[in-house]
Amino acid sequence: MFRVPQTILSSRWYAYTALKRSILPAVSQTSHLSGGVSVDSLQSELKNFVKESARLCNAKDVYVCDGSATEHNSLVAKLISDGRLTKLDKFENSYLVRTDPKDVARVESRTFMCTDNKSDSVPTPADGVKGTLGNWADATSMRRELKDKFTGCMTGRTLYVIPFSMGPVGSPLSKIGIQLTDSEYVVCSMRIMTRVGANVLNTLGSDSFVKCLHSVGYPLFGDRPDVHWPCNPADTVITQFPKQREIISYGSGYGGNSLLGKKCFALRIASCIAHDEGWLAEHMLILGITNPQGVKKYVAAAFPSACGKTNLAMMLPSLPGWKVECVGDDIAWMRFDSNGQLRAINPENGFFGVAPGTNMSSNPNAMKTILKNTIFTNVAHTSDGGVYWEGLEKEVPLIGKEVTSWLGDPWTPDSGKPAAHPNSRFCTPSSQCPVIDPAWEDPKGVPIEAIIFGGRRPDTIPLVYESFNWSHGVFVGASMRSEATAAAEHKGRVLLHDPFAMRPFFGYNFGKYMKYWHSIQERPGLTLPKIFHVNWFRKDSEGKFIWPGFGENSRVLEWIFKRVDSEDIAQSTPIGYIPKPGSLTTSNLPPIDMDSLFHMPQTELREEVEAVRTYFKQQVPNELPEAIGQQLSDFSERVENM
Ligand code: GTP
Ligand code: SPV
Ligand code: MN
Repeated sequence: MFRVPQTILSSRWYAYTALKRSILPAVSQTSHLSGGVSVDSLQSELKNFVKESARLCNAKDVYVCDGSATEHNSLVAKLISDGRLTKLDKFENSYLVRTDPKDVARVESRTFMCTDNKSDSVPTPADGVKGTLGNWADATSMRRELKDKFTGCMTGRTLYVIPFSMGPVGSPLSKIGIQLTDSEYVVCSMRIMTRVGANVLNTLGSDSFVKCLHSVGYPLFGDRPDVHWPCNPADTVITQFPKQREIISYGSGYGGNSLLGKKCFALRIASCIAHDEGWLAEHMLILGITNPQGVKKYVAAAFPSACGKTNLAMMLPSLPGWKVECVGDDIAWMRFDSNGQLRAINPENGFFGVAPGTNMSSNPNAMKTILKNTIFTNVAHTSDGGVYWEGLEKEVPLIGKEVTSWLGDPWTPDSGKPAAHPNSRFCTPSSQCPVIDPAWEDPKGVPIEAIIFGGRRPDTIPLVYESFNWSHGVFVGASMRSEATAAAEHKGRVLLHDPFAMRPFFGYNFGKYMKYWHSIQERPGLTLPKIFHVNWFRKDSEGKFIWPGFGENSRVLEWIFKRVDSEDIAQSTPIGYIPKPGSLTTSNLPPIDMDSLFHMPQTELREEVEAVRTYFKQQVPNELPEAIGQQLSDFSERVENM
């Protein structure tokens, strides 16, 4: 029997043939949606970007999003009729999506900074050591590879053009991006996470923009049937070209891999722009905290993925009279103003928050935010049109309901498997948060008085400490470590070094990044924020968290607040200043062994010093700034003399 060679069946072969035969798609408005902006009205650089991409990808048609509710509704209707979205009757205008089980998190191993010189993007590790501070690819070869991947990759699909603003539209601190994608799910999610709309195009004028090209990598050539969640895990790459301010992502429809305004733009590309322009783009939440006397301060906090930013950003303080308001839960763009005050904006418009663990006692404000206009991904759902995940056991009674797991299977508490994927998420508008800060869209940004680093540390690292000064604070950020979480593909409970919570998000060489952070103190006339470190995750001998966390973290914020006002409530230890006995409010707490939260035996601190020393030696042998090396020696000396 004659067999068709496998290559002939492949999408790329089909696409190449189509290209060779010049069967090129017309760049026309798609017919399945009403509304939109005409391609011909776009400014020339954008029109070229759209036309060239549509041709390369062999898109069936092109649709330029106007960001309207009508447009959103027709996309949702299409996703529902295609069986990709389930309407959740218990919520208003909210939906559930289940992805392919192979496409559930960021893929760090397939994420690349693409430049001509490797050392622009990543430090050179010691001989024989694999670098862990980002992946580099040669820009020219990666372009070639991407051209191959993208040729024909949107065959049979619509190419959507999403004009979006990171930051309030028109603010001098905001930046515009244009994302092209073949995923309706991405269009709907981007409309929540960023400011999308025709007004962005007006603001753009003839200026340049960050070019973002995304495809799920599943072309519908010939009579190939579509699948529930098209993706291409074997071929996935997420690439950033900082010099060209360009992002190209292929093969994944999930989270930070596909919502390109988030990590790719607002951290990886923006950190490069920030370095060039003298500001900072960081993986930090921003919150405002008001004391019982009505005095308000803003702080920014960097914790690695799935380590508590969303929870802290909108926490309900357990301490009477205190108030926390949320500016942002994931990313901060910060710059010093002409008075030397650090000011921050949240470039995002929504929260893409971890669902498991979220409930009315841990995060009531998130629970209230997600009641409408929310897209849930990979959570479980109940037969009465609600959602379910680990952590909702006490709040969502399951009697009389059937539960369907994130995999689409019937689920019961005895199933022995999680109902929701550990990295399942809600995508919801920030404006709906009951404690959204009145200044959250202030184009000037909010004044930052403290920076907090933190991570998941089962031992050694105390509940809170303050750095001795700016240089020491930069060392504290650089030497951060945290247990791996489900936010990326890492498996198991391993302690990873995650400097500044930016390891997967650095846009440029970490050596240069440390130097840049360190040099900030040399600028004249600045009021430098104080730098702290927190750890909510210390465990007892039975493996249980010692600290109750969540709203009780307000006790730590209170101490930080007072330290910003230079109250005499700190004592020196080898690691930094910790609260003087009695200075951390513990009234009304369940019995807790507070001493164990601050217990720092010399042996454990020695191990910490050695771990950081080895890390620097292996990962940044040549590019460690001298001042940071000095900080490490000083730390080591303090530990030896304790
Ligand atoms: P990304 O969105 O991935 O950047 O994560 P994030 O840093 O915003 O983390 P998030 O606030 O979503 O928290 C992740 C997980 O940590 C959730 O399951 C939370 O329930 C849990 N968590 C957050 N804060 C605390 C805390 O104070 N104590 C404990 N034990 N767990 C916490
Ligand atoms: C993170 O992983 O830090 C996130 C989720 O905030 S994602 O958008 O997938 O990057
Ligand atoms: Mn994050």
